[in-house]
Amino acid sequence: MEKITLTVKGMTCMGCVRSVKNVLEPLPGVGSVDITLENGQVAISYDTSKASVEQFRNAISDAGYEVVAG
Ligand SMILES: [Cu+2]
Repeated sequence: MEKITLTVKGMTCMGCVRSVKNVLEPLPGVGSVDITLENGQVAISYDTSKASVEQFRNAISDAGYEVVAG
């Protein structure tokens, strides 16, 4: 398992946190998703042979949020 942290803009409440969690967790190879609302940090542990950062970025922006770093 590899761990990365993305900075996501646009999450304003726990509902947003849940939405982002809900699009990331079902992706194949994703182990865990930990989100800190205050600073927009989205920490993902994942299997690099099954998932990629590109997929995470796409899933997050499809959900209506912006990945600004990571
Ligand atoms: Cu919200």
